[in-house]
Amino acid sequence: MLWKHGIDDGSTGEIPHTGLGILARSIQEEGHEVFIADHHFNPDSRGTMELLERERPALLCVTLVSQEWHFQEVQDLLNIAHQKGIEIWVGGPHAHGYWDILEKDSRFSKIVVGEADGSFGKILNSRDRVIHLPPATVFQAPDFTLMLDHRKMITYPIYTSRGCTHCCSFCVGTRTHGSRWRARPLDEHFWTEIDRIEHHFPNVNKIAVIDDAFTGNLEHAKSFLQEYLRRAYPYQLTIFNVRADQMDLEFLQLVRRTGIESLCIGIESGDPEVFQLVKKGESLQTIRNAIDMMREVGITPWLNMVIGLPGDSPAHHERSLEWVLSIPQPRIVQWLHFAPYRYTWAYEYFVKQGAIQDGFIPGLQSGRYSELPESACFETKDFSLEQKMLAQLRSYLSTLCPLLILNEEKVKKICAEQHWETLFEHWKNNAPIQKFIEGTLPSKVKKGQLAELADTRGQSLRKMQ
Ligand code: B12
Repeated sequence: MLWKHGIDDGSTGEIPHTGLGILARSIQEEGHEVFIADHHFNPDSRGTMELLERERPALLCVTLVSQEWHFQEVQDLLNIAHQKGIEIWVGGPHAHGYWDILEKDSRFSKIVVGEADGSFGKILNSRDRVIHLPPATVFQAPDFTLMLDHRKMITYPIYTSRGCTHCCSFCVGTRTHGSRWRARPLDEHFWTEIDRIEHHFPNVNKIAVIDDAFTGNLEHAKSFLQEYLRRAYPYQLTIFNVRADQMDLEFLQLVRRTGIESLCIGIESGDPEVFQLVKKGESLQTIRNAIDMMREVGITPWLNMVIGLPGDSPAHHERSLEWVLSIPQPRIVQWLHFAPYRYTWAYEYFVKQGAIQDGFIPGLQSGRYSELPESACFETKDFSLEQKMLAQLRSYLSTLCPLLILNEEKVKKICAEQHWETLFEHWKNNAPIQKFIEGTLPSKVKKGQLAELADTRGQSLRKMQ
């Protein structure tokens, strides 16, 4: 049994876990029976204890993002599986960062660090308890037909490459997938994976390109887009990670031709000092140029910003916000609190500063749109929890984010306390709230991302519709 608990956040119900799909294929190819219970993909199907009881698996393979470690349900399940004598292996991003701590946990019989494509047999036969796998030389396609409720899938994740040559100070991606960018061959096998979607997953209407650095080789990315267009697939594409310094006009025109309306780029901070400590290996000017290029072809830039990175403070954040506000509309801006992951430069920075202790595991910052503004998971001498929360609210209000409507009463209350009434009114009068309620909200409720809201605040929002 391959298991992911998942977290209730804005990505719930969205995408199944590629790593487990790959591991499942590798297990089946070795001649074993396997199934995946991915509760991030399908939160309706929780009830893992019953599943464990019913299926009585010989092996439980758990994948974890660090936040999941804190969930009582995760710990309960691990305890029960262990008590029942079920062998437990753990892998995924959390294992990469915390393997030496997990090694001391007697519940796990194997702690796997690295890519497991085609490696199930190797792991099974290894005498080591902690297994460090080298970056995979063969890329496997995930087999999602082995996942419970797979016919419910609406977004299919595809990858065209692994790894990233950059070493941003906050990112664990290079630890997970290596600092060498590796192309996945865009051969017959690759296109067959997409061709089969229609047959196995009839509800899919979107494909998400989940590469760490989709444009790590621009020609490879363009080849993918050209062939995707030539094959005239009916799925709306969405692309997760592109760098501003790895794009050109031809690439953006191809992106636009697929029907993509907005493209995410990581800026993290618009403050020059904080930006420098992110060590992105590009300049704010390069990012600005890329944004201009996107606008030229009619793509709305989606700017990913982070609050609380090394060197950040309320004053630095204010400069970051000013930088974002200098970019003309239309733009979409996401303001997330920084969560430090072990074995990154930024994590060490805050350990040295005494803000966190080595071994710190970031807890879940609500991640739910209906709870914005949210609390950060740690504070520093320069940026308290309260200041971070206020920085997030101020930023979302100033950049006219309609999501705040989901928590309007709280937002209004904080604005009154901070004497931000004018800012609140400006947001209320100018944010695209109606468009959000009519266009985006229903699909979020359907995916389970706003489950609570559907029961409570949803009623009053429905009245507004
Ligand atoms: C796509 C993606 C998403 C997607 C889809 C995620 C999903 N379905 O689970 C979305 C947008 C929904 C998402 C959400 C989040 N993500 Co995310 N995401 C990624 C991204 C870019 C790629 C993941 C991926 O599919 N990789 C490709 C597959 C092939 O690799 P893999 O999953 O690691 O699996 C391989 C190995 O790790 C191993 N393996 C994995 N599990 C196991 C288990 C066993 C037993 C074994 C033997 C092997 C094994 O074998 C697999 C095959 O080779 C990574 C960045 C990265 N480089 O990993 C971040 C990343 C995984 N995400 C991260 C985070 C923090 C989140 C969120 C918590 C964000 C938030 N809300 O704050 C949520 C959590 C949602 C959840 N999954 O529960 C962090 C995790 C850091 C950490 N230490 O935990 C990463 C590493 C990014 C980062 N910050 O650096 N994410």
